[in-house]
Amino acid sequence: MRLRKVELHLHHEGAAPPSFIKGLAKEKSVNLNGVFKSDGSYAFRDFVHFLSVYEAATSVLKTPEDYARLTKAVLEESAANDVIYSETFLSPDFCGGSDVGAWREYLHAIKDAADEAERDHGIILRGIVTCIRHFGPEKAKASALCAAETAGDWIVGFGIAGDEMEGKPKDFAYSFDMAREAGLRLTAHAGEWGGAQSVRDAVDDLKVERIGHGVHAINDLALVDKLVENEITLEVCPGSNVNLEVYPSLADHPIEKLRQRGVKVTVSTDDPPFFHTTMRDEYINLARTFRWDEDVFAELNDTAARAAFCDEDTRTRVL
Ligand code: ES4
Ligand code: ZN
Repeated sequence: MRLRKVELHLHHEGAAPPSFIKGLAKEKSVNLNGVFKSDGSYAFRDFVHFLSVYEAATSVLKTPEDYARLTKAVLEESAANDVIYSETFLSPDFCGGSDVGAWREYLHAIKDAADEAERDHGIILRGIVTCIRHFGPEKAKASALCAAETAGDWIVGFGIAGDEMEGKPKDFAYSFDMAREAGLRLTAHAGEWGGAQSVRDAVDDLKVERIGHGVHAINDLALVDKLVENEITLEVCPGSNVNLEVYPSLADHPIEKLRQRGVKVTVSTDDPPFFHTTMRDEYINLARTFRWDEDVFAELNDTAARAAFCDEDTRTRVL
């Protein structure tokens, strides 16, 4: 499907093609035993194992220059999938270890590469600074500080990723408050592994306006109504959910039910090469499974553009 697409939920490192990571590992003589299957794709058994393989694979990304090369590769692939605007999750924990000076250098390198991709392919990138739930609330505060220091035209949001079954949203409220006060917009991964209560807690305790995944909200219809009422947008990643066996198949996935009930749903890839997906694949599979036509996809992209954390001038270019 050659429709123009807006993607709101993409992990910057998680979009790295295996060939890119292998190339860097070779250059740096890093041993990545156990990271790849014999067919060359990423190897993981379940979500917690995925997180550890993700960390091992991305440990070869050591310098701002590595992130500049990654950014170029990622945005070329997104543009080839007709993505015109993308928000990616970036974590100080992976980029300089929460040192604000180092973090700024990574961001400069990424921004330069993104500007080049915008000139060459017309794709717009904005960044969401992300803390990692299983690294705990103290590291999250350091990430929020990095986020607050670099909030602006292109660092537009703050979020939380990582293992949803560790800790509670409330533990991270201080960091989210700091980010909000710095003018950043807020999103949180919730309701992917946790149930509806996990989504409720993220909305109530972190006061986010978007939820990453959020699909288990479907198990609590009062919560679904609340999402509709408060116009909270879900960053749904159907291919990721099926690959990680959150649902046995796309036909069992609640995205259509959520949409029918009036929830603002959008579609993203999460960590596309890990989950063997692309934005084009997502659209093709949704069209086949739920008989979605161009009008549904146009509405989906309109929802995504309106929920994007960019400024209004940028939004006008995307709508
Ligand atoms: C994630 Cl920390 C992290 N990285 C990539 N994808 C993720 N999904 C949830 N947490
Ligand atoms: Zn994610």
